[in-house]
Amino acid sequence: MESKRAAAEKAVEYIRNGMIIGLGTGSTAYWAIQKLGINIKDGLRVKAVATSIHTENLAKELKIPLISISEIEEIDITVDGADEVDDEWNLIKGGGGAHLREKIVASMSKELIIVVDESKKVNRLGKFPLPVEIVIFNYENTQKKLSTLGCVPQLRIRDNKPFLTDNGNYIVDCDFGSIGQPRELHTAINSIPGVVENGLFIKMATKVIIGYQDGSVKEQ
Ligand code: ABF
Repeated sequence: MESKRAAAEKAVEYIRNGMIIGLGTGSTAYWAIQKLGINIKDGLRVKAVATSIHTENLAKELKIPLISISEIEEIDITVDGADEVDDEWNLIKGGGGAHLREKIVASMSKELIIVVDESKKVNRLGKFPLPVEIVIFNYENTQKKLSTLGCVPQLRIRDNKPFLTDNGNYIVDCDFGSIGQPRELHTAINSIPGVVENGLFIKMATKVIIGYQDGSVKEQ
């Protein structure tokens, strides 16, 4: 917990008055949102967009002023977590099921600061099964198409039912093993009709902050 918190709080130091902020999802982004809430109480003036309904509710509780994403064209800084970060800052996201909105928000952000604990840093992506959001219509065949790309797809189940994203879609967790060519894989997956978005974030991060157990951080 201390490692996640340390990384998240470091990222919040980059947030200045007047900025529009993207709020990530997950247990690391949680600490950034908490700290932002404290800074706003102390007088910081920002507006924020959320990457999930869960984060939106948390922001409301903390009285962080929210703005609709359709009212803006650009976000100054987004702070978000990840499931894996490789040496080139490519990411796997979506373990929390929010990667579609996270990618939309990231794509509008001048700065995408990724906050992780040391366990998320890998040389090559792929130990964490890649989350792929798919529409419910014909999902069985969409899964089969995904398997032709070399993975073992697993429909995500929660409470004995298929997990539903904030967008009303399913998630398939795809174990590709070690991913040698993430950019090519990203394109191939998103070319399958029925796929909405996959959890590979290729060269989107502009900064990675890694937190350690002793509370120290490393910025890259
Ligand atoms: C989001 O939360 C994700 O894209 C990723 O799946 C997850 C990371 O969660 P945590 O910070 O709880 O490990 O950022």
